[in-house]
Amino acid sequence: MLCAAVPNADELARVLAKSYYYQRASQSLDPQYAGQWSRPAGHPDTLVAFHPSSGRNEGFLSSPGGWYDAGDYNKYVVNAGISVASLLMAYEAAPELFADRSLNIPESGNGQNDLLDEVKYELDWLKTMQDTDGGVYVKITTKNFCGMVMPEDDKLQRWVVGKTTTSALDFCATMAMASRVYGSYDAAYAADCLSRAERAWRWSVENPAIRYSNPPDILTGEYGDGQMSDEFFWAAVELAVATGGEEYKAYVREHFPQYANLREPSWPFVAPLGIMTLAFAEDVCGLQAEAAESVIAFARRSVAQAEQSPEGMPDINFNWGSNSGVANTGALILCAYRLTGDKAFLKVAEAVSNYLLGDNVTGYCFITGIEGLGEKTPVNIHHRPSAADGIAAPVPGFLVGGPNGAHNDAHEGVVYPDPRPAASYVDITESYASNEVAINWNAPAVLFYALYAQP
Ligand SMILES: [Ca+2]
Ligand SMILES: [Ca+2]
Repeated sequence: MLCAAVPNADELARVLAKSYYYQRASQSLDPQYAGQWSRPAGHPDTLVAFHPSSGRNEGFLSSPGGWYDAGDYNKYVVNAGISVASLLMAYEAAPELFADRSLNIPESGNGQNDLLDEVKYELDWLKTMQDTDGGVYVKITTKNFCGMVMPEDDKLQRWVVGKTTTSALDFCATMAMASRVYGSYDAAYAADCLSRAERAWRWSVENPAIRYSNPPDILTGEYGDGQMSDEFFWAAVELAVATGGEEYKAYVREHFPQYANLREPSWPFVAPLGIMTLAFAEDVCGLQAEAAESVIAFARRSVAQAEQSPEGMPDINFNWGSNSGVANTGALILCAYRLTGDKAFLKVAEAVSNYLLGDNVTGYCFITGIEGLGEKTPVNIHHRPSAADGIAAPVPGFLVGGPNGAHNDAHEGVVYPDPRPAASYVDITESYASNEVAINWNAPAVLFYALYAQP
């Protein structure tokens, strides 16, 4: 295999972070930042129609900006939440990696950290999704997915859809976290984030079990989740750290035990994000040692799994987006390394990196645009701009979903030549189940390599 050692983890962290710039809605990508992937602005989103599921029946919402979620052009609050959280953790882990001018984005040269600039592009959009009563809409979406066209060529009507407990709580946690991180960047901005977070919390307490499912005329990503207790926990943690409020601290202390046995975070299960914050942020809840022990115990289990594996890898669930699970696992292992200095953790993290960079059954380096790693590189990712721009090379810096033994797209004609779960990856545009990209898959990879660059 070609990647025995981790090459330039700091560069990988930045390449992965730069992918968010390429996902910007409502803004043209200029050649000086985007190179051959420059393109006109798509989706102004200044006149988004209210769908009845939003609780409103007429009028329009101005909701410009933010990142396209994945290979499609819609914008989903739930998935934005975990993505922003992982990126802000990457910033906190290694801020200097993303210093001003490090990412070559329009805000490079403004004197502020470029990763915080990029994440602010998403936070500014998220703020538009909060209703006047504190509740938060679910998504900005077309009724069905558009064809494989460039952003500026998708002219379908966009809708504000849904208003639920998980969208409010993920928004709440994200805004509370941002209020902590952006205090030195822009104090007034941070204060606004906090006031929005507290309004979303109050709305959620009054509306604790509103679950989202797609109305019959909406066929795009659902991100439905009937278990809201983990979202309450994460939001309470972030509000506790941001405010020191007794209500939040009591909530966190009461519910911590049910999440102490850690597994990796995912969009429907965000409690681990709260545990990670408890382990590293100011210890306002008196749970820092216990949270750290949760992270360390997770890493020890991963080491035990790796010792049983010929590849030296922790267990992988080869489900949809398996590479994000690998990246999240690697990030938690490196968090444990920070807490202990135990070299066994570093060794497993190296195996995780090698796996993502090509030392796996498929031979693919799973990050687009990386030269010289792995035997093969993804070219035909399920990503509308990459499919429609007429440029052979895909937009760089994306972690593809990766091997998926469930073959969720087989019913639409995608063929997996090698059906073993670990080999179930096909580099064709049609394979949304193994070859799509997504903001919540890239984010843990940014965090993993930020931690790896500065363990
Ligand atoms: Ca900057
Ligand atoms: Ca949940």
